[in-house]
Amino acid sequence: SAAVTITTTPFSDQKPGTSGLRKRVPVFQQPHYLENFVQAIFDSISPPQGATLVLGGDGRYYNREAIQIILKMAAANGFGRVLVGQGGILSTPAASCVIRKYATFGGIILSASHNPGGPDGDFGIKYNTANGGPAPEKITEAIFSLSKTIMQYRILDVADVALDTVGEYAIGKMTVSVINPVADYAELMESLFDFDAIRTLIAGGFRIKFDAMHAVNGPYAREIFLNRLGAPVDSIMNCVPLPDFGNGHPDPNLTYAHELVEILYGENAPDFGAASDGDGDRNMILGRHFFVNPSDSLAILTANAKLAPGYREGLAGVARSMPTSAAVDRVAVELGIPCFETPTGWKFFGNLMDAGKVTLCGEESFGTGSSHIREKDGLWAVLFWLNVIAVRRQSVEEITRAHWAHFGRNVYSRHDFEAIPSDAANGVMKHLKDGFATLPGQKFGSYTVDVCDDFSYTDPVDGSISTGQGLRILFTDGSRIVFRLSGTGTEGATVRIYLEAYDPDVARHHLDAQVALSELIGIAGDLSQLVARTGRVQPTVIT
Ligand code: VG1
Ligand code: CO
Repeated sequence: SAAVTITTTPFSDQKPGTSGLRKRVPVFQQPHYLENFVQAIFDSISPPQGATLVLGGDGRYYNREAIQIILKMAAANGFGRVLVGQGGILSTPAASCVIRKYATFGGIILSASHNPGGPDGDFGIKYNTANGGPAPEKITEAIFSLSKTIMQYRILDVADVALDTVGEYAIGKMTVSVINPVADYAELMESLFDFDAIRTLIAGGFRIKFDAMHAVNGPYAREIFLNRLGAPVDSIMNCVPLPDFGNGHPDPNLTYAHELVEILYGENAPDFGAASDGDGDRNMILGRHFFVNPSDSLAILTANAKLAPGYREGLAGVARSMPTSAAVDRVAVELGIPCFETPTGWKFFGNLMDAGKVTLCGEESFGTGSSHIREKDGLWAVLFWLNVIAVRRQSVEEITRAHWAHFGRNVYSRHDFEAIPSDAANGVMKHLKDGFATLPGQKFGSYTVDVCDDFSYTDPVDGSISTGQGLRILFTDGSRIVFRLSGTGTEGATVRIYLEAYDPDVARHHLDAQVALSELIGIAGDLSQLVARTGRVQPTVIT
C-alpha cells in the first residue's frame, strides 16, 4: 500500500488539559505537530486491525485539513473504517452518540469548544473511548507520555477524501463512510423528549430563539427546531457554521452571547432563549428578561425529570462537578437518590454512568447532560427545558422561582480572570494554600471558616485518584469559595473564583446574585490578594 513511515521529533507541550489538547492554530500547523499527537493516540489505544473510528469536528479553521491528515493516518494504522460527519462536521454530543450507536472502537473530536477560532484562534483535539466519553486520565497521561518520546508516525500517501458528499470511499484498505452528521443525533433527541407536546407548545404561540453563535449546532438546530418541531424560521439565529465563528467567541454566557441576551431582555422578547458553544455541548437557558444559572438548571431538570419520556422511570442518581452549586444535592435528597461530586471535566462522569450510578449530571460552566451519551449536550438541555415548559405551562422564571421557593436558593456566581501571567496566577494559588493551616475557625464578617482543602477525588468505580482539583474554603453555614486555574485556556492562566451561599428565604430570592454574594466576593478578594498580585480589579466574565 501507499503507507509511509515519517521520522519525527517530539514536542514537549502536548499535555491534554480539562478536555483534550488545545493550542493556537499556528501551533497545530507546525510540521508534524498534529501527526505526532494522533500517532500518540493510536499507539496508546492500540486499536485492533479493522477497528472503526468516529471522526468529526466543530468546523473551526483547520478542521478540514486535520480531518484529511487523520483519515490517512487511521488507514496507515490499521483502522478498517472511519465514520466521518459530512463536511468534517460532528458536534461533540453527536460524535458521542455515533460512537455509541454503531458500537465503534472510539472517536477523535476536533474542537477547542468555546475558544475563538480562525487562523489566529484556537484548535483542539481529543480522543473518546468506546463508551462515547472523553478518555479518562489514565489514557490522556499515556498519550502525553508517548508524545514526549515519539520518533515516527505512519500515514498514507494518497489524495484527499471527498468529505462533502455522503457515501463510502476507499482509502488504502480502509473505508471512509461520510455520514449525515445530524440524523442519528436528532433521532436520539426525539426518543427522549415529547416532541408532540413541544410542537403543540410552539404552534400555540410560544416563541423561542436559539443562537448557535455561528458554530456547529446550526444545522442541528435547523433540523430539530424548524423541521421536526415546526418552529418559525426566525426561531434560530447565527445557524450557519463559520470557520472563525463570525469573529466571535462561541461561548454561551451573558458576556459573549450578548446578541441573544439583548433580544431576551429587550422589548417584545420571546418566551425562551438558548445558546450553545463552538462544539455544541454547552447550553445557556434564558427566559423573558430572566437568566437561569447552570447550577440551578441542573437542579431544576433533576426535579422535573419525570416529565420527559426518556426519564419517566426516574433517575439512578445525579452527579455534579465540585465547583457546581449544591442546588442539585438538595433535589437528590428529596428524591432519595445518590449525588456524586467529581472534579471539573466531563471525563469524570463516564465511569459513574457506565456503572449505572447516575443518570443526569452537570457543571456550573453551562454543561448539562445525561447517560444518553457520554458528553454534555447543549441541545439536549434546551429540549429538556422545552419539554418541562410544555407540560407545566409555566414560564422559565416561574419554574425557577417555584423551585427556589421549595428547595431554597443556592445563590451562585463564577468570576473569571482571563489571560493572567502564569506566575501571578500560580502566586495567587500558592498564597491561598499557604494560608489554609490557620484559616479554619477564623471569622470574616458574618462568615466563619469551617475547613479548607485542595479537592481530591477517588473514583468510586475504579478507585483512581485525582488530586489538586481546586482550593475550597468552606464556611460553617454551608457557603463556600472555590479557586481553580482553568485547564482549557491557551493564553497565560485563567483564575476562576466560584462563590456560593444558601438562602432559604423567599423574600430575598429576587436579589441579583452579585448583590447577594457581595460579602463573599469581598472575602475572596482579601484572602487571595488577587488585585495586588494580578493588577486585575474586575473579572473578565461574570456568570
Ligand atoms: C472548562 C469548564 C469545565 C468544562 C471544560 C470543558 O474547563 O470550567 O467545567 O468541563 O471547560 O468544556 P476549565 O478547566 O477551563 O475550567 V468544553 O465546552 O470546552 O468541552
Ligand atoms: Co464545548
